[in-house]
Amino acid sequence: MPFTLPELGYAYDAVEPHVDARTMEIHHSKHHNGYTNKLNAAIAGTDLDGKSIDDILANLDMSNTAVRNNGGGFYNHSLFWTLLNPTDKGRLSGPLKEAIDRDFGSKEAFIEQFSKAAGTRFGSGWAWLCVHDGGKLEICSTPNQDNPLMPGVGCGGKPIMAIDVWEHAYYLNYQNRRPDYVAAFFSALNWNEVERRYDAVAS
Ligand code: MN3
Repeated sequence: MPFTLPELGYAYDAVEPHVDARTMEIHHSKHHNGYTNKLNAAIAGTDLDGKSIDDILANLDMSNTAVRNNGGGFYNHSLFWTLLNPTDKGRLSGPLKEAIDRDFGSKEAFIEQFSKAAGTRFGSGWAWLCVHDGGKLEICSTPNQDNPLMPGVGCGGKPIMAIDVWEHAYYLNYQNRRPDYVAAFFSALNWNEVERRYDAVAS
């Protein structure tokens, strides 16, 4: 079965004013759709066909740039949309709050460190919050569409939160003001989704 572009589960204008509707529409229907189609083309007829995206990325031959770029793009955006879901956003609480307080000192310190990772990623890429075995949290960032599941990217564990800092994610509304976009991401962030993902992998 080929991969399919996931539905957002909310309207393109539902994340306004933090992320504008036109950016959401282009980002999902053009960029993410393109990664999805190119991933399918890259794996068609190969032994990757039929494997899960997690399996493909975790065992990736990093010299396979078509699968690296488009498989990463498929996975990364599929995670990203769930984090912007404006329904039942919650607030930081529960075991994730305890882990953030333990590993970063406070919610505010976590946001500062994550924002710094997003702001200092040169060029295009992503910043991540990952969970290591035993529940320890780590912030890291990757270039392009690389992803913590891939081997040897210097960023490991299971990703539970991510921000896309490619210019296509913010340029229409924020132009070169990436820090303003990162702040808006935190205003839009669905903490309940991050908590759900943390609970699913930290045990
Ligand atoms: Mn993107």
